Amino acid sequence: MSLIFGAGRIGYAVALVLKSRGKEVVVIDKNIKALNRAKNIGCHTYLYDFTKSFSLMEITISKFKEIIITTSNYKTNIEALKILRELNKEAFIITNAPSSEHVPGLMRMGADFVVTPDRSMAQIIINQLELSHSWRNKELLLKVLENSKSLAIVTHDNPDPDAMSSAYALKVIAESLNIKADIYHGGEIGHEGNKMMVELLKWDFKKINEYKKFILKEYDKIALIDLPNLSNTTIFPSETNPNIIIDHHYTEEVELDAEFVDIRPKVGATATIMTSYLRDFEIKLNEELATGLMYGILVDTNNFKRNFEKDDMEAVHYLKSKINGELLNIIENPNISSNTFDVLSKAINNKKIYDRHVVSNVGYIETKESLSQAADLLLKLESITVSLVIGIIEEYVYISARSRDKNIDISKIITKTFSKMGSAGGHMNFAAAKISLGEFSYTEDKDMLVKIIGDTVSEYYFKTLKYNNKNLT
Ligand SMILES: [Mn+2]
Repeated sequence: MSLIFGAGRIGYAVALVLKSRGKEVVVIDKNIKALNRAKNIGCHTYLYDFTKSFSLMEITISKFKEIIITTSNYKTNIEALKILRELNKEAFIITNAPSSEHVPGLMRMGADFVVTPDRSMAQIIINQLELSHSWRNKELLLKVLENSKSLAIVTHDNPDPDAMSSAYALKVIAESLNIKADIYHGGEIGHEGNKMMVELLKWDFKKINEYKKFILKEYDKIALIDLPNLSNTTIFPSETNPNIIIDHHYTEEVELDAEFVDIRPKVGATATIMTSYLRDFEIKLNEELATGLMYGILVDTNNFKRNFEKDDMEAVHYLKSKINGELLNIIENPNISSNTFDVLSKAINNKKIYDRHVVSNVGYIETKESLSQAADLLLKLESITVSLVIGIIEEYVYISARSRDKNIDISKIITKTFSKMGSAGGHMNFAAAKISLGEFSYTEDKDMLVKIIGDTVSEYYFKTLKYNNKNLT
């Protein structure tokens, strides 16, 4: 419940807003006409001249949590404030004052906040400036896009959730202006979660190879999104200038001379910047895009544990009611794909244990990543310190190895064994190799091939290991 002193212009305006927000409002004034106006909008009113007789017995001043003194008369306000503070130590008291020089006096008397015309005016101007800054950006972006028919959006080679959702937001903005927009990346969308995100959100990303990057030149405009450094992309042609750059990384490449540059290094995610554009373009967000942007912000700010700004919070607040919570939950906790699941179960079924080593041949598979996940899983077996998983994709044999044995530098063993047959490398604890099957890939008896490959790889591996061990002892 709020108590307002003075039913004049300011008092009435405040009462009107509070009433519209469903609050109970009590208004005191000596002017019956002004008081009736307040009464008509549903306020409780009391006819008192609170400067002369302070017979406020009828009202329990101490029960109010907010008290607002609205007259512009400094003396009146001082008198009211004095008595109010005595009767109510807890309430938040806001008082009006003719100018800033009165502020210290009123604060000393117990006011919590003093409103003055000069300060209010300054605040309105600042607010408006901030608003217009964002509107100005929108207008400038619109100007660049407006007369084009097509837009290519380029992200880094291995786009993360922030880059993906931001690129998609720009695509949606462009499409709202009847511009054909496509998103390109050079590398892979790695990480099970990122892939699932694209799949679940039904987003279309186009992967192009370096030698096909001329495709980009067929577009009227090119935008670089969440791309701090051109070396993060292999597909952006160095001889072209981008038309649009939107990013939150600090960059020294601003001299790239784009028509439109919006780089906000303090902001936690590009998705935050893109959310503000979607808002300013008044685009109705679908669930998928809102969820993607929210995830982008959460990842880049590490769930608001890393650098973030007020803007990031505002974006999240804006997106909150528009997201699909269930979808966000799935993206945040990706399940294992049925493909990977098959490989893992094969790895467990086919495993052969030799002392502290486990070797598993999973045969023909679809993706490389499942191999390393299988190797990780097998390493968890009790008393096992090295795992080796072998699989075939098309005409190549892939080997993924893990070690937690301090005496076995798995990278050395794998490189020594397989580098002459193909490519191999890694670190102390993990390694991988790739060997071409050559003519053998045409073998009709695939089961036989799988068996021979598995046995051979395993044999070679243990040979190197024994040789190494002999040399050690
Ligand atoms: Mn980012």
